[in-house]
Amino acid sequence: MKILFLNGPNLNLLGQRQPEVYGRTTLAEIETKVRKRATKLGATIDFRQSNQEGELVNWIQDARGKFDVIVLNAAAYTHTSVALRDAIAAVGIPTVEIHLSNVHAREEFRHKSMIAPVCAGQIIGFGVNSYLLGLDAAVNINVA
Ligand code: CA2
Repeated sequence: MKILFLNGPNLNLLGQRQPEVYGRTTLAEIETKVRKRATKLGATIDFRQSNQEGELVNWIQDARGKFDVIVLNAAAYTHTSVALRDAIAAVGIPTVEIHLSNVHAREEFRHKSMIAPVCAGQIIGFGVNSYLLGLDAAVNINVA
């Protein structure tokens, strides 16, 4: 199984800024953890980050025929992006929405996800483990 991990804006700053909110683990360290578990599970992953909405849209479009599942932390674009929502709906690749923080315990504007209705499900609030749980969800997406 091939799984595409996509990370949205500012997640490249993980571990370097606001550790009280997002923890001390860097995105590179998260990638390493995800890769190790993916190998154990027999899955192949691609792990990317972009600060640009259009690049994320392009990656989602290009995933058609190349990846079985997308695991997406769209960061702030979660709450604003009709473009990401339309791209996910258009490609028809099952997508798992993930977040490090519990967005429902934070500001009101983070309670709304534009992408949730077109995603298979959400994993929210488990810190770095949201990525590992997202991987597990992806690997099992077709298991009844
Ligand atoms: O909890 C999450 O994973 C979020 O997707 C993180 C986004 C936020 O806008 C979403 O509401 C929830 C923010 C990512 C920014 O990451 C930073 C990391 C370090 C320092 C500053 C920002």
